[in-house]
Amino acid sequence: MPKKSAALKSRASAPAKSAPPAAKASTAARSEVVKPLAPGKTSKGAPPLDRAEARRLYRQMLLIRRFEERAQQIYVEGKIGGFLHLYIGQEAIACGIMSLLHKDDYFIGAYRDHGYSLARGADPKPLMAELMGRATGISRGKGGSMHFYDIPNGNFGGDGIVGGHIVVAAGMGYAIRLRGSEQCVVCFFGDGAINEGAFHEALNVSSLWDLPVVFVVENNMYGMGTSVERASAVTALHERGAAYNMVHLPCDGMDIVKVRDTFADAFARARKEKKPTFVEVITYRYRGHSMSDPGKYRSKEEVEKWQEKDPIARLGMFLLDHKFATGKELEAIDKDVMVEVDDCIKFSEESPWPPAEYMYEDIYVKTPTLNWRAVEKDPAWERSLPDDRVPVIYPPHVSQGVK
Ligand SMILES: Cc1ncc(C[n+]2csc(CCOP(=O)(O)OP(=O)(O)O)c2C)c(N)n1
Ligand SMILES: [Mg+2]
Repeated sequence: MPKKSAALKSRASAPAKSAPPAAKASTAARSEVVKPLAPGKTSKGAPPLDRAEARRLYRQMLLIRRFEERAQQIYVEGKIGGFLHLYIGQEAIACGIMSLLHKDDYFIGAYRDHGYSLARGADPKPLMAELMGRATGISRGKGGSMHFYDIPNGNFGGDGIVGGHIVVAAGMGYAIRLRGSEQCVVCFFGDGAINEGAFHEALNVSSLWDLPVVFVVENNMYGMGTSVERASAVTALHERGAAYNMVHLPCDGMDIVKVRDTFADAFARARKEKKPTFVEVITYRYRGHSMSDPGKYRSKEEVEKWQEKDPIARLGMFLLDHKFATGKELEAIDKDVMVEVDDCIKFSEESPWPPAEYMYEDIYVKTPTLNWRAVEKDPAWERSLPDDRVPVIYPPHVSQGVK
């Protein structure tokens, strides 16, 4: 068949073990297999939320909200430098998705990344310390708001280049394929990213090679101050998945139960069938794009309309309706969270600033190969990088156990 051309030939020349899966018989046959699922029809969804899990998720969503509200306050007081992008309003997405991930799964996101780490169960103290640029921060105070990383817990960080990390997610999925494990990758990005070339490259190769990646576009209606209608010829963003023969569907991002149902199916597809999924989660950010954005491109009424669908209040109603909690208990959870966030700020303020030496670390991967190549070219490298072969020992708080 003429279709089995260059790409296939080059794959055939790769070592058998590391070769991507065999190509599909034909595009037509594949389309039948990957027709979008009608949400709620063919899907099995997530196990129903029991009392303990619903309460845990309620607390976690509140933790993201209160953590960021306090971050906003101390930013204004000048205690946080650089950028600060708040996730407030979008909490159900991170919490719903992370509640379904396995310990060895991976995730990667953009700069609005506090919620992902908190939802993954990271200790909030090193996260606040990172915002405040302290040596005890999760990236040793060198990343700030946009760059929370925790590789041992599958967190491949926040990325400031719009769309840039989507291709990295495809690479992570490819690594899993080569390993043959049942892991999967979640890749979060905003509506502003889907007109970047990287999005298209990543979706194409993920579909073609059956990579276990779940792509999540958090459609919060704006990329900075530009509405989706003004930026995108296709406004039902999930439909972009059709161009790559990928299962694609929308999801209500203000309802954690719906988020869990949608993503349980997507993860099952990634783990068992090794197929990617593209989900458009409809949501809204309550705050401006970043702290410097007063949000004049939208009306107060529009913001209020979305706040009526608040995901935390909605889960609170779920808890009350199911008699999983009383109103008083919900209030107590909130108070407890606020105390925890205050402790984070105290911990950060008492933490040291990163020493000047940190500036020269974490720039190049420290491997003997890299060192010896450099030394071969210029022996002066050996003198200038005497510790190059010594592994960096991170302080114990940097890698936080998933709770
Ligand atoms: C390649 C690139 N282009 C432009 C920018 C500037 N920029 C930063 S955020 C942003 C908007 C992204 O919006 P969206 O993807 O919808 O994410 P959201 O902020 O809504 O979460 C832009 C254009 C950038 N960081 N990288
Ligand atoms: Mg957006």
